[in-house]
Amino acid sequence: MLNKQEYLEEIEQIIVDGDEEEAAAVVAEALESGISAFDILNDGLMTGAKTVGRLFETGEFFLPELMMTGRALKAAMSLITPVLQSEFAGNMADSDTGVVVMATVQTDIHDIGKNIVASMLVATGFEVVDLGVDVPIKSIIAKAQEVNANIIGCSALLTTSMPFMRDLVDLLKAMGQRDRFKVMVGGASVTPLFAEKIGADGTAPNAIEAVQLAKRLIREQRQQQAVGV
Ligand code: B12
Repeated sequence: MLNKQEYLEEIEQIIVDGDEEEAAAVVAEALESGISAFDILNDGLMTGAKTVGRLFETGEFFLPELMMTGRALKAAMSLITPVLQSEFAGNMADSDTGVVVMATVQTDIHDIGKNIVASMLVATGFEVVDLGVDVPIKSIIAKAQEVNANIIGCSALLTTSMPFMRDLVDLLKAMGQRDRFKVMVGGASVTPLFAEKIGADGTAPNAIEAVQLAKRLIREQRQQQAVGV
């Protein structure tokens, strides 16, 4: 049996190799050996995804490798998501919940990160309406109005898709609806500075912090409603 560091390095390498079957097998073994799903996500899977991203940028990897990595990530996620949910749901389930409309914004089809954020929100008591990928900002806003959402959660991994998050905030303002919804944004290239610059209410680098952020936004919203802001 490997030690924790060896497991995380092995998982990172499997994600780089894009080996779907190995990803499922080794992640299952690592979970059984007691390594937390959170560490596997952050220090194995996401680290591997970043390495693949770098190799793609430097021209060593091409689209087929990205696709294989995507499949390996999905196989791993299907195992770690339920464990992550049970690791955190108990601690984080309280009354600070609400309705979240989630989507990957238009022109972007990356959904692995969004899906895990959505799953963790559900596990901690939120109602999530997941609109999927490549969703026009007008459709996101229309759905948020229809279901009377508390929070709009946007994901984007392509830097060319990130400006649509700004457009969403701007459109909400133009519609006189900015105060009605909290807006959280995320994805590998989204930074706190970017979130602030576009006028979003916050961002988070991973699914656990995304849940903490959503809970904080719900509390803020309640306080603002209580004082009539
Ligand atoms: C797998 C992958 C793919 C798969 C995606 C499969 C899928 N179903 O999602 C496929 C093969 C389809 C793909 C396609 C492309 N990809 Co791609 N892809 C990746 C890769 C390697 C991993 C992404 C991933 O799943 N990471 C793992 C998850 C768990 O992490 P995450 O998404 O960051 O999510 C976490 C946090 O960010 C956060 N989070 C996520 N969303 C949200 C939302 C909210 C509200 C909050 C609070 C938090 C939050 O929590 C999540 C969980 O902890 C990245 C590399 C990278 N650095 O990420 C490139 C990458 C994103 N891809 C890239 C590119 C260029 C492409 C293509 C354009 C390639 C091409 N020539 O066709 C296409 C784009 C297609 C499109 N229109 O969208 C570039 C983008 C570069 C850029 N500057 O924009 C990257 C960065 C690679 C690189 N370095 O060049 N890709």
